[in-house]
Amino acid sequence: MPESQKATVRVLILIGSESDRTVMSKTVDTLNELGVASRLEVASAHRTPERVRELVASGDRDGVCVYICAAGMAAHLAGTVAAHTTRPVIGVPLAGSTLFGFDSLLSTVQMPRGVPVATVAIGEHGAVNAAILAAQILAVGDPALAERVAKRRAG
Ligand code: RP5
Repeated sequence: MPESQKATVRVLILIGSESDRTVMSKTVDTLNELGVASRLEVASAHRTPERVRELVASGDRDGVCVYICAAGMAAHLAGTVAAHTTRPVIGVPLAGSTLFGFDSLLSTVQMPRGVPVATVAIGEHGAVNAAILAAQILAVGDPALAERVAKRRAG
């Protein structure tokens, strides 16, 4: 697709591993339903920290408004992204370990004061809610999107 026809990506979704893709496809689907342009990238806070930093730098430069970050186990992805941007960061803790996501919930939600991550529910419910929350943030300045979000939430 030519550069000029690409919709500006307003939500950048980062997942810690390819194994997180299935559940996070719910985020992509929900944003598509709401007409919000997004892109999903695999980048790990532990395995590819430099790639995370570069994706946030280019996201901020290219007009990303909200970051959604999903990871399991010692889930530091959302916190790492929040360290590199002042744009809103939503964290989705994922299950799959022997602790069923309780580990990733605490790793994502317990950010120190000054560097917030808005943390949603573990797994699929969180994946959908992250998309709706991102759309709600964007809808503050976009009445047509606000209407689509209201409709989605009603039914
Ligand atoms: C986290 O560890 C990922 O986000 C994933 O949820 C979990 C397991 O990763 P893989 O071993 O499947 O790559 O970093």
